[in-house]
Amino acid sequence: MRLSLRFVIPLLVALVAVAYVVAPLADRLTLRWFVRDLDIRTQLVATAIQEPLAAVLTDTVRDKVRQQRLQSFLDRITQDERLYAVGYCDDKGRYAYRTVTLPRGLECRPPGAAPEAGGRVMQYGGTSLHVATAPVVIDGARVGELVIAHDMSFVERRSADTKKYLVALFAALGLVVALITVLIAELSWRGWMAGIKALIKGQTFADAPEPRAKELVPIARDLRVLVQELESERRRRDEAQMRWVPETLRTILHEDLKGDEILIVSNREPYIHVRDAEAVRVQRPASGLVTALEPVMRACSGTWIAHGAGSADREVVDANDHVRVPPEAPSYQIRRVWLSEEEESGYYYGFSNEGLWPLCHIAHTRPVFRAADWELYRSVNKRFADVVVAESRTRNPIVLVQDYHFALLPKLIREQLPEATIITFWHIPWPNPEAFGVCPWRNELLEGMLGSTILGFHTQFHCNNFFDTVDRYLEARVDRETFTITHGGQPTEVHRYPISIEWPLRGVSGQPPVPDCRVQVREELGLPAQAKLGVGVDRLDYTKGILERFAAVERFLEMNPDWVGRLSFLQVAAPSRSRIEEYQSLDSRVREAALRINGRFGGGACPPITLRIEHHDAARVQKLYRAADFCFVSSLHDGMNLVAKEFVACREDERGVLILSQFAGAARELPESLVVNPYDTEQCADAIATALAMSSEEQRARMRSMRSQLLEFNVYRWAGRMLLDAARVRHRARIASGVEGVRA
Ligand code: GDG
Repeated sequence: MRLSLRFVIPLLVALVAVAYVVAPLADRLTLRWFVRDLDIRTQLVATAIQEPLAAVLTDTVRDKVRQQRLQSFLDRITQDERLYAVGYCDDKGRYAYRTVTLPRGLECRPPGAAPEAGGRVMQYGGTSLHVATAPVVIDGARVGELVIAHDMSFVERRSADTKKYLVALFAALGLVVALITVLIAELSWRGWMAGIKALIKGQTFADAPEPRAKELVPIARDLRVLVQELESERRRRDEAQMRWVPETLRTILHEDLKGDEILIVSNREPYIHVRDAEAVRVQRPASGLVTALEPVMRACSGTWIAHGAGSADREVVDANDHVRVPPEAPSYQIRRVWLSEEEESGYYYGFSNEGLWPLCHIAHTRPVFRAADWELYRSVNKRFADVVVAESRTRNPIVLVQDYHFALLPKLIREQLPEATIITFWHIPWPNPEAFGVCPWRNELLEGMLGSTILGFHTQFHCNNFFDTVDRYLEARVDRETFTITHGGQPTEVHRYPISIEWPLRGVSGQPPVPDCRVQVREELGLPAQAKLGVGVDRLDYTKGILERFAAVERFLEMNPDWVGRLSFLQVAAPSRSRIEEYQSLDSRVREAALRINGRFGGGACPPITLRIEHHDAARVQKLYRAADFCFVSSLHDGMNLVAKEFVACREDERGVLILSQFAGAARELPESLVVNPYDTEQCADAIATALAMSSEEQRARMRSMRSQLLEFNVYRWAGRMLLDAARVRHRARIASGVEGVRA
């Protein structure tokens, strides 16, 4: 199609040019030339007949004879094939003689009229005539005027011939041009397309497949820089100017993603159905992830694929394992995936939580890798990939893959849905290459993750570790300038997306005022009204540094015995992964430590440690944050840590001090906290002392700064930035395929 167009267009252009430009121009020019020729010819004829005519006019014969002679003389002249008619006007301005062919209406000019500069063209009986006059002079006196008319039909004949030649010439020219165009275009098209597509995709010119258009070399760099600048400028501008609320996510979905299909995959489901004594209840797990992604789901009516783990989950699904949620106003669906005991044990407890979790957290707990767990991890990932494919209604959905339970999923989805946009978010840290290298299946995990279109971590440090790890173990091109890893021809962008909390935090506005929370919580815990309260809220996990925190409290009391009986540290520890031995052992070690410290400094109404190993509801957790004088987050290693952010969000009174581990991602965003090394017991004890002594002005200044950070960078921005990046990648892909489409 395009080939024939390239051929026909130059031809058409040539013909149109002949018809509308060249032919009329040629007509005008030839006419002008011929008129000028005929002017000269008229003068020649007039000069040539001057003498014989004078002889006839001055002959002293009778008038009648002279008339006859004049007639035969002029009739002879008109024998010439081009001379159409002749007339002779006497000195009174009347025809003394005219051949019969002289047009009727053509009158003699008045006797005294000035000589004409040239002839004129007139139509007579369907013939074009050139009519000109020439004076007849005898002995220097003007005695009359000759009117000479030439037949111009020969001009039309010649003009028609000229046009014929011109059309033939231009058609031949057009044909040659068309052939050359087709040839050159065919040769250069591939190079241009390869070059332009590479530039749009953000690759360098050298990355473009052969053949490459040499003409692109000088502009390639400029073009790429321009595209990148425009994009980042647009993103910066958009991102900074947006007010990040759930509505913003809806707008992005409709405007930037044009309502594209969205699927989320996570291990934990956003709603769990459980059966208690008399009825089925719905539980909403307290999770930042659900908070962030639920508005996306509500807006796009997508599908959330997750392990159905609730005791009543099977009772409420339809024949396709779907259940519509949220229960109060259903707007999207959960697709539940059922796992056997064995699968859950190998994939979730085994490989994910005994292998990958300690592998990625530098908390000095050895990862356990069992081949049987790995097999189940692989097969469960495959099951989820098949479900993603079965659930997707389009061939290019956006799939948001959550966390370390699904490292293999991106590649498995990519194999079946090559056009999908897969965004994988890794919620936990990424270790350095040496640490990661101990995993026997490290390459399979990396290759699986590199099936993603975009891969996200909380911090740039984790992104850099990932780049280093891929660089060390895979044959891949790692481009730290464009944050892109290309493996097996598939590019994956790796970016930092620090997760956050919703702002304002749901439920806080319904809480009692802070002074009331202080009083009520102290009463409930049986503490003296004036007691200072520190708080820690965690899943009971060895990465959270609960034992290190207790050690700091112990050391603080050792150093500051006057605080004994006046300070209590409340630790809320939600039971977690309690099937795993390491977690069971942590449970007993934490209990023992609390007992020991309380034995050493306790006895009164204000024990140093108040330990609650049980799940608290979200409102209760918020009330504890509000009642506390300080919150202690001492993670040994943590992707982000949302507890730190929640504590800040609960303190609209701008009081309270946050002590925060430098090994939690949150420390990058909240430097106004008291940042500590949890392994440094002395430093942590000092931080407790600093917190207890901090003036209310300083507390306010620090808290205000942290709150403004969270107001600006909330969880909607976390999700929104990923969606905007997905939109950008899809937009680029569409342009690239559009360039392809133009060619097809
Ligand atoms: C992973 C990464 C990253 C805790 N106990 C109770 C309770 N919680 C809530 C907290 C908070 C959440 O659980 C814990 O979030 P964290 O961020 O602290 O930690 P992980 O669970 O390890 O999460 C972490 C996170 O993913 C998000 O990407 O920040 O680094 O390890 O919301 O409030 N909530 C209730 N009762 C409890 O007893 N209701």
